[in-house]
Amino acid sequence: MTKAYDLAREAFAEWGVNTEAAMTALSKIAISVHCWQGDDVGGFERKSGSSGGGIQATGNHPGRARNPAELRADLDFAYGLIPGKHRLNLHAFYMDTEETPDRDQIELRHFTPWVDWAKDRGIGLDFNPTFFAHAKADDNLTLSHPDQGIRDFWIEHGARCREIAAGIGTAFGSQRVINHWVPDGSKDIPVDRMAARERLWASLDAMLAPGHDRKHMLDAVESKLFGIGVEAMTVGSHEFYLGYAIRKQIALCLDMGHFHPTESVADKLSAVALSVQDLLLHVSRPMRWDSDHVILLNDDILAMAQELVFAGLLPRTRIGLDYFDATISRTAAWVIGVRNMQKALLRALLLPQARLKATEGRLDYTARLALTEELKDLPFAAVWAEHCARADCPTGAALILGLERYQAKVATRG
Ligand code: RNT
Ligand code: ZN
Repeated sequence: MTKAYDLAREAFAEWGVNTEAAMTALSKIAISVHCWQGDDVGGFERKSGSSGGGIQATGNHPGRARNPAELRADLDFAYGLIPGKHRLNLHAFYMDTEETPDRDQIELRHFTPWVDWAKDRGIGLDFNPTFFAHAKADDNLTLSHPDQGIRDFWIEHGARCREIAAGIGTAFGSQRVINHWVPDGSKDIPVDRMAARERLWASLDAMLAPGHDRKHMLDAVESKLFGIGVEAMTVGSHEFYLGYAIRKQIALCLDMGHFHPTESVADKLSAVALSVQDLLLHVSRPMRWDSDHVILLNDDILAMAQELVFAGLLPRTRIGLDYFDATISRTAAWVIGVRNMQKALLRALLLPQARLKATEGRLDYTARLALTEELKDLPFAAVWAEHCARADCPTGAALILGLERYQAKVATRG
């Protein structure tokens, strides 16, 4: 135990905050690390399609994982620098197989190396169907396509992904989240929004019809405001999926990049949580648009973490990350982003919650303001450093050196 931590523990204790309890609480929060930061959302399908869907990684930094083995090696490295046990969020087009199944033909066996790896490492897996980067998604229409044949293709893809996710859940004896996001929308102003939304609704109903044990799989649906190429309307808007999640009693995914830039996604948590039991977060950083920058320890993330802790939502919220930056080391992007999410959670866990809430309860806004501002001076960093040290994870210069060394190693990849 360092001197700095000892002093920090005392400083927090003066506010009635137990730093040991905060660290224990933090160590129980698993974050679902998104596989797609490692290769710029390219996927490993041998029979591959086109890009699109308003998802675009920009940059050409050396070191992109070119195959599943490289991606797993990069993930192993990244997890080693993140305190705690975490999850992996896998997309369907990251299949690891010599075969060339189309999206409507994939099966659990196409993911065997991922399952084996995750089991070996004790990493929980989450899953996502891939409704983009495919010739049948080139119009930015999948489950809401006017053509029944195309809709059926994507319904089959989604249904198979649910089977795969449930299969993985059974193999692990625990729950996976399967998140459904489709790019469907319209570049220019549509004249029949209702028909598109009715088709999406019906396709989702068909796709979600096969029953799977909730113990092994939890469906989530993810809305979006707009994307590149679908500026005028997104079929699966926030209102659409909020209603859908409530009706089907499934999880609602809130992606921090999928709202108007002035909207606070943290504010939405308590509002939707009153009607939706399970929440999934895609923690991200939009800049002017849904640009998916690496998350910083900024006000948005701090507010999000504080809401999760203060509203008691941690037990029913799955935290996943969703960003991709190809201009920097991809492993550094993972490590820095996940650690920032953890730092934000730790800060929230280190706040004198009852005392803060009491000021608001008696309408003493002066005391509330004085408190929130004074608390910012507490030695959070010393507690984080102690938390990392106990998990054998470096901080500061040692962390940076480790990240640089690994990047230098992978930079030689062609
Ligand atoms: C796209 C959504 C979606 C994807 C991933 C790859 O705007 O945010 O979650 O980023 O599924
Ligand atoms: Zn997302």
